[in-house]
Amino acid sequence: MSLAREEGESQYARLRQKVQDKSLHTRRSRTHFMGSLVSRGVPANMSGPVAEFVKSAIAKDKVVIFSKTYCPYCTMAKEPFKKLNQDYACYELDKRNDGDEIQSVLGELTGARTVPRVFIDGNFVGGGTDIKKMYDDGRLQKMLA
Ligand SMILES: N[C@@H](CCC(=O)N[C@@H](CS)C(=O)NCC(=O)O)C(=O)O
Repeated sequence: MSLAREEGESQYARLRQKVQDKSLHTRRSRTHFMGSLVSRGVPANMSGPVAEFVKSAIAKDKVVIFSKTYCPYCTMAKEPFKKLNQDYACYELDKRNDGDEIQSVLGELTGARTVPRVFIDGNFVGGGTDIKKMYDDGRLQKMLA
């Protein structure tokens, strides 16, 4: 093969890789869902240290809330526990470097990567509106008794 042709082909391969990387990145980080732009985040490594951290956090405390400081649904989820004087462990994902990966791990474990993700006795029990509903109809109090 001539040097010019070889150089041309490797330039083409580099360009093709660049386009693939870019479209992979775009597909991985954002997607349209019901008309709005929803973050998909980084892929979850379910056997890595972040997944281990999440699993041990869920096992360590009776009530565990994965939250973001500015999220109104997270405030909604915390409120009932405060009213019931129930302690909870809270991880504010927007304040952590590994927050996005934690969210992806939670997505794998619970089926959705929105916050809040609330766990009681090691089990996923819901998001903000779920917790409010459970408090309003008394199920939350029974679960904590
Ligand atoms: N129905 C959910 C709504 C939760 C929700 O929309 N949370 C927003 C933050 S306020 C979210 O997680 N957005 C995606 C993100 O932050 O990555 C609930 O009640 O928990």
